[in-house]
Amino acid sequence: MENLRVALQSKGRLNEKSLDILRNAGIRIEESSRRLLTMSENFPLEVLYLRDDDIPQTVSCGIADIGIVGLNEVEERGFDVKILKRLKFGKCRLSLAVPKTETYTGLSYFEGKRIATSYPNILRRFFEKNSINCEIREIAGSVEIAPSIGMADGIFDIVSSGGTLVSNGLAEVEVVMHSEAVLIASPSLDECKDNILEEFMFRLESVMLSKGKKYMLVNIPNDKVEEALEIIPSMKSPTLLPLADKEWSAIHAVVEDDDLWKKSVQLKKIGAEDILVLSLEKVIL
Ligand code: PRT
Ligand code: ZN
Repeated sequence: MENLRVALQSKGRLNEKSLDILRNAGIRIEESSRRLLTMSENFPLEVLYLRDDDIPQTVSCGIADIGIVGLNEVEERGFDVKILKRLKFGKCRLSLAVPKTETYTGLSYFEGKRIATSYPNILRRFFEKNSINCEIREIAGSVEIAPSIGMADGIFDIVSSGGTLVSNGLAEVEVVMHSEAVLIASPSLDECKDNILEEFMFRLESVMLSKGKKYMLVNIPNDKVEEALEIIPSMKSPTLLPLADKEWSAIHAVVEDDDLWKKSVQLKKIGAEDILVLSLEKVIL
């Protein structure tokens, strides 16, 4: 039987969360003996550890069948891969920044300027679309210091908190793209690998559906059940169970993390008691 080969970043920002995805999908990978290629113990999948820059090409040419990498790398490299899913981690943006002492006047500011970046293709496409001529200086790292050493007038780089820009005296002036980790696949997989991928995606969906959600148990007087159900409608319909005390019922529901406190207060107001909130591991639809 064939294995589905997944390319993951060997070390760096995406490594741990990529492995978490496999782990949460019940796929065990032995990490202590981490080699370039490691086979799962309980699922027909093997992990190929690479630098993130190499993942799009490796997947595109079929050396790996699928991969997890930043959308920024996929867009920059331009290889033919299918984007199967946005994975909601590794979020960042690719932005243009200029020295904070400059007065920014809009995109035309960049006409004739020199911009340092490790993402020349994305930037070139952006400027072409906006009919701006500027000189793109490709550098591999430490892009943020280019203006202060006189190598460029501005930079185009990854930003997340913005701290790096601030500490280098730069101001973010245009967001060109938003990025996050994505699951990519080879353009053509054989039937066997396609079946393994389908099973993997099914597990992945279940894991991702549970993200940002909690399981809530609430005791409520019977005459308030209708009102309570309006506050916590849950996924299809919440579970309603009788309690030993015949005047009371229990509602079990799935709620969004963000709504948890607001809904708890609303429930308390109509007489709910003993609200339990549990973590939700998987949602299998
Ligand atoms: O060794 P390898 O080539 O595999 O790793 P790498 O050094 O190229 O990549 P790595 O691990 O730094 O990042 C991998 C991916 O994480 C990127 O391609 C993005 O998709 C994503 N990501 C998310 C980030 C950031 N957030 C991020 N903040 N990648 C880089 N940064 C850097 C950025 O370059 C800048 O220097 O962090 C700095 C800015 O951070 P703030 O918080 O100060 O704004
Ligand atoms: Zn890299």
